[in-house]
Amino acid sequence: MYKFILFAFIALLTACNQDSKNTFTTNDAWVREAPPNASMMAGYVTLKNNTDQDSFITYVKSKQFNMVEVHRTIVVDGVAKMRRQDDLPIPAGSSLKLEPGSYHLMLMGPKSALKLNDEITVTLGMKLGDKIEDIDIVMPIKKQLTKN
Ligand SMILES: [Cu+2]
Repeated sequence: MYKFILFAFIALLTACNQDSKNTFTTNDAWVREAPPNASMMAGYVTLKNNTDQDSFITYVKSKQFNMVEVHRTIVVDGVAKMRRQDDLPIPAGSSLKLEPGSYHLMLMGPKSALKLNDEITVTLGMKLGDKIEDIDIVMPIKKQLTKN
């Protein structure tokens, strides 16, 4: 009996993992190292929407920062500016790359000093139809993106 319960529990865990894997996949998550007193940091990640529905990033939050927004860097008359992106879409079956010079997570107001190799956990609220699914992403602080 005990063995059966254990087996059922493992099967359930496996089913849960597969479910979240089927909805969104995240890759290459990192936060760019900033000076110790920096009031803002930029985070990058590649998000894949594995569903057949369009998805939208409705909110971003992190317990380690006062506020997080999705931004896009654009160049206007030769000057780089940042614009907040509300409900940024990730179309069905598509990937969205947040990377330097383009889309990024703007992490504002760190609640404690953060340094190289620290990990930041960010929660993305992904809208799918009339539901919102929270995706947690662990983002290490690095000097640059390094592939393992
Ligand atoms: Cu920004």
